[in-house]
Amino acid sequence: MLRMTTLRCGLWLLAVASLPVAPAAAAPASAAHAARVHVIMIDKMQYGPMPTGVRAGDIIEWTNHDILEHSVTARDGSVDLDLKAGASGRFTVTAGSHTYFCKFHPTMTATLLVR
Ligand SMILES: [Cu+2]
Repeated sequence: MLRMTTLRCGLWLLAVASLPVAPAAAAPASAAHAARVHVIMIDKMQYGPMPTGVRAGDIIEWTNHDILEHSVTARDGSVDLDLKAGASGRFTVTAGSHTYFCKFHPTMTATLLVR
């Protein structure tokens, strides 16, 4: 009798051990891409190189290394960031091609591509 009980317990353990492990819940699509911060330097009256691989929801941080005030102003009016000398500012971007210019020095322009 004892032998039969041991055998049953052994079979039960084997059955439990072979149960498939439930897969982890799939992450929601919005969480699949963690927002990244891209830093753009403003120096010598120019916007630094535009970062590549920018995706919607990422953060762009602009740092003004000049001794003059600059702005990062979107042509579509969605952004208008005034940056005094040495100041930094940031905003979150949406998908598309975004063109920025400086209100104080309109020859300063940049186009940022966001996927
Ligand atoms: Cu400027």
